[in-house]
Amino acid sequence: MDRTLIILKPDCIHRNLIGRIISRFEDKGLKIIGLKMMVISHDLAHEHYAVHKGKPFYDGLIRFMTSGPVVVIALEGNNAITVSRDMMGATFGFKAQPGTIRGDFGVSSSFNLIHGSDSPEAARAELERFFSPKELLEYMPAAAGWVYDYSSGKPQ
Ligand code: 3AN
Repeated sequence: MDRTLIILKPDCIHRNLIGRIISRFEDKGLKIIGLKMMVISHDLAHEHYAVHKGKPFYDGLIRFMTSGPVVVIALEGNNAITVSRDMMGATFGFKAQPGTIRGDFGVSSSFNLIHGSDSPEAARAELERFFSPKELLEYMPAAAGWVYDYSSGKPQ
């Protein structure tokens, strides 16, 4: 099972899309193992977007991501990193395919609603950045046996 970090960005919160976007991950069968609302500090934003430092959109991105509350979510599931990236769609809403989160809810090239870790290494670092170990919860959802086939002993 993979774990990944999702951030519902300030535009998502201001546009009242939190519930609808979280529902998509729940509907897919990905398990929420951590969830909280927070305001990202400048230091945390700089750390999180360090790879983009120096790019033309960097300052605007930091301003946007620290401008208001976000919702951070830790998801767990079979191929959770790629599954949730596919559900998010292409970076810019105007390019993202209909049916994806960015494709269905946005048209902007700056306000793109959601972040998702893009590799296992990034997911590990980002989950550690946003959640303490105690905030990631181990539990078996009641429907788990119908989301996965456990007949071999392992979820398939
Ligand atoms: P993604 O979030 O799809 O993985 P990345 O990692 O290329 O996209 O970019 C990280 C974030 O930087 C994006 N979510 C987006 O908010 C912002 N970003 C990337 N490219 C641009 C750009 N050309 N103009 C404005 N913002 C951008």
